[in-house]
Amino acid sequence: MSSRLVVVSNRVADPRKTAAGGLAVALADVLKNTGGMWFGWSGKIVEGGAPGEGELRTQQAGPVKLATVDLSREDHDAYYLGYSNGVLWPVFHYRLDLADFDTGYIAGYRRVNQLFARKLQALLKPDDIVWVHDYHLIPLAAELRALGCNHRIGFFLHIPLPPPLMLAAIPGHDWLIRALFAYDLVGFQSNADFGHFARYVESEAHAVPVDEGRWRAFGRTVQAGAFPIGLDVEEFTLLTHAPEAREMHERMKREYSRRRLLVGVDRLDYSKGLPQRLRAFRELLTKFPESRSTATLVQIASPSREDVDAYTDILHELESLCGSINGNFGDLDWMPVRYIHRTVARARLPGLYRASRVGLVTPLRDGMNLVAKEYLVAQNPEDPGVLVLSRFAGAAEQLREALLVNPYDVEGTAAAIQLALAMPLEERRERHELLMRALRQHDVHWWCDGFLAALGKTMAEEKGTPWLRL
Ligand code: ADQ
Repeated sequence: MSSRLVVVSNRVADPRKTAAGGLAVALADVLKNTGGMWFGWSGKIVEGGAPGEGELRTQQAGPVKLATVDLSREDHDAYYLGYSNGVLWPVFHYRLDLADFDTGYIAGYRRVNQLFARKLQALLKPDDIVWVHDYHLIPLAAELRALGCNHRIGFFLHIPLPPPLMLAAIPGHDWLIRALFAYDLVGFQSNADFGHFARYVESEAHAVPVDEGRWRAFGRTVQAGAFPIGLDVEEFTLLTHAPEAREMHERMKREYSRRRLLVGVDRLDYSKGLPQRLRAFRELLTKFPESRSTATLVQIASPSREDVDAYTDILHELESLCGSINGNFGDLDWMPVRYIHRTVARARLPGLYRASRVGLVTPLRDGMNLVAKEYLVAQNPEDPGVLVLSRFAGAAEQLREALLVNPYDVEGTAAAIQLALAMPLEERRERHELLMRALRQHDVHWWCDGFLAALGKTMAEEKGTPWLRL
């Protein structure tokens, strides 16, 4: 590709350092190969700073230019805590009950997108291709276009898109979706999300279909599609066989030699279905006495967005559930649940996954869920564990050979866990092989190349439409 790639996301990671998550690793990888620019918030909050203002800093990290902007306290609270994580995150995860529709948030959200657009535009070269990521930045292209920017711009939503009527509960939803028409390509994690978008634009925005996955509305045409994000299978395999993961694997095997391990690894978030998972585990211990004193659940829940109220509630609920399960079922030499409220270093995760007979990935709603994919890649193909996966994770569209469950159905989930624990070796191998085939075929490079190729094919649009009014 001769054009420079410019990636924009809320947070920016230094490609020279070990990144925490799959996505940061993947994006850093693409940028390293193409020598592009990564633009986003610096993570710094300026107390008493002027709203809509923030210092821009650039630095060269190998072939990648990192450009970051600071945010004032007021902007951070409205854009990040308020609109992004208090409105869009809950509603997009089907949790209208947790949304806080404070009218001040949307103005702050827009102000920061305008700030980013101004700072970014000054750095853009004529042939740059811009790839914007996630719900924090939905109106960014519209703000760039309002400044006269005619670049090819793509958007990828990492979280789910809810059905039209749920989306329509957001005051200003029409403004949000209109903003998506400023992009040349809009990508979703799953066919379900893409279907919701298609239904919304036709029923609520009266967009006219012009071609497969292509609609015209608000004087522009947008292309949309499902681009399920994959894992860097090669990188994660290497990580699995590296000393840190091996050491972790051996330690877990030694420590739990008489137990059968179940593992859950999540950010502590209400979308991840953690209380439901613990209730299903409690049900397993109640219904299937053979699991008592053997099945041990290791649940890692890394701290996340602790300044948002709903997160403190879930933290307390989890602590109380773990306490009561351990109190009621535990024994002097057996603690049924090991709950760890901490982040585990990425290098050690594969060792933990590999030592676990069952991987529990049971979100109530999830865009994709990369933990499900990481769990599978880390398994020993000769003696693999079993993935119990929520049908409401985007990953369930691809990983059909996992044991799919409805996480709201505590009894059904417990029965599936029991099935996983008892599954014969041959069936485990067969399922794992088929799942790995899908993961290798649709890895992160396939995702990236597919999205950028589709963006490259979109047709040039009319120039400078002045078209976003809040
Ligand atoms: P997240 O909600 O953050 O991401 P997920 O895909 O599950 O969720 O995890 C991302 C990364 O974080 C994984 O690489 C995982 O290993 C790591 N991680 C999670 N919990 C951890 C823990 N306790 N300790 C250490 N590492 C941990 C959003 C969407 C997802 C989508 C991704 C990528 O919500 O649905 O899959 O973006 O598009």
